[in-house]
Amino acid sequence: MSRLIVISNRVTAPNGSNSGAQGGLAVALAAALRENGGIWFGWSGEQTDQFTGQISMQRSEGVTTATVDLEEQDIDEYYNGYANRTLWPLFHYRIDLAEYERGFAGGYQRVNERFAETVRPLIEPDDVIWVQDYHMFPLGQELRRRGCRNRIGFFLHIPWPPRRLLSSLPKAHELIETLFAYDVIGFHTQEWMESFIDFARAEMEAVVQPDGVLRIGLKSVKLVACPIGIDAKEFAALAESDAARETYQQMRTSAVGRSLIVGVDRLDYSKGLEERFLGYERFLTTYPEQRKEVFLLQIAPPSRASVETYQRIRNTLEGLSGKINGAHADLDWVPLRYVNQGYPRDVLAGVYRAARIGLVTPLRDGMNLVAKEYIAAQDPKDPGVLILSKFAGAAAQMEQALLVNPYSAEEVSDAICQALNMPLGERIARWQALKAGVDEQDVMWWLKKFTDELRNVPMETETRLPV
Ligand code: GDG
Repeated sequence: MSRLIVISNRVTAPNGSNSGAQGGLAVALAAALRENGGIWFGWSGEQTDQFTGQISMQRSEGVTTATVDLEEQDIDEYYNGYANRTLWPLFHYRIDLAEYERGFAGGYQRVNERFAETVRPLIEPDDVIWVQDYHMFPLGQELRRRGCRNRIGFFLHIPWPPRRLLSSLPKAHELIETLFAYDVIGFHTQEWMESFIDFARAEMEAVVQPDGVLRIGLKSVKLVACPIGIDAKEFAALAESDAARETYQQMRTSAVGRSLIVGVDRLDYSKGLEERFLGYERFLTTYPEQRKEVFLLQIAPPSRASVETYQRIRNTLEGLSGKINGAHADLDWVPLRYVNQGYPRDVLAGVYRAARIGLVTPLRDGMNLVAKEYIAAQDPKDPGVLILSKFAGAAAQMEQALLVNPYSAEEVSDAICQALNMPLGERIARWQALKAGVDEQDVMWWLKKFTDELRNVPMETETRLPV
């Protein structure tokens, strides 16, 4: 089997079952790299005075990683700028938060060229290349420009926005056209894929062939809807680990007979935390007889703290959680525990298992792995209930969850009430159906589905001509 070259903004080297926030994805990519050989290339996360393109190669647990440092200006314009202040909000339907600065676009292009230049010498003719996510749209084109004829695939981990929103991005057309340098593009859902097709058809006169190939002029690209999963077995085992059991006991003791509702999210406006808090508050006021039977634990480790919109959401949530607790808490009860720190994965697994309700209500999310982790961690004899936003990619696969509109405080409030009062038989039936899906379409299934598509692309296509 040919080697795999994975290229992503950050490289998460595997170091056991508690590896960083990317968890299952890191584990799965590492497994594929171990099996087929290959390299995982990306930014080290470190800053340097001047970009030199010097690669730091490391080998750990059978996986080779290659990383480069970036200059301060690169980090500002490419990472904090175009990736996280322009594309992230726009692709999550938040044009009100998207910032369009030419400097950001220039920095993004420059860093993609730098990545291509740096990784190019590491690529051998038979390697299969897999580029990850919105930080790297133009990378495939830059590799083609440097004579790379290999199979190159791209996977988008976030939603694809509606055409009318995307049209607000200066030079959207040019950016999207760079995607036609890839052989295969993967999306989490049919909806995101169709949205991409809609843009390409309407704005770029692309034609869809019956085999799922999208063509503009001589260039073509195969599109696949390929939902990412988690390492379900590993996560279920984590939920049975000593650390998880200890956490479970701790949570149960501190709950003193009350039902725990849990939310776990990076502190990001796309995750709908403000709306979630308001929905929960609505529950407290709408169902006063039940309010002291519950408490909400929201774990929200800060992310992208140097971007202003993230500082703003943090301030908003601090104010709102204080307000909710101020208005509703009693001598023996605090309705909302809002925690701004991360925990090891086995501790998280114990928290999920102790929770009667998993509250996952993003306003827009490519997939959402927390929903799947929550299901994997449950006790089969007494499972909790998943409340899931219908705007998360995961909703397309998880129909047996209580699906809600996260913007509606009433819907969130009613779903909490329904979950709390759900009979055991119904809880088990819903959970079994959800668990079967999480087990079957796990992260290895995702990885194989995408890489099989990529490896099956014929070697001789016009797309590989330099552009
Ligand atoms: C992007 C897309 C898509 C969270 N807190 C802690 C912690 N986490 C872990 C969770 C989960 C992961 O972080 C978050 O995954 P999500 O899928 O919810 O979200 P994004 O980070 O936004 O990821 C998303 C994903 O890519 C994959 O394609 O699903 O839609 O936005 O695994 O458990 N992990 C640890 N401590 C924490 O406190 N260890």
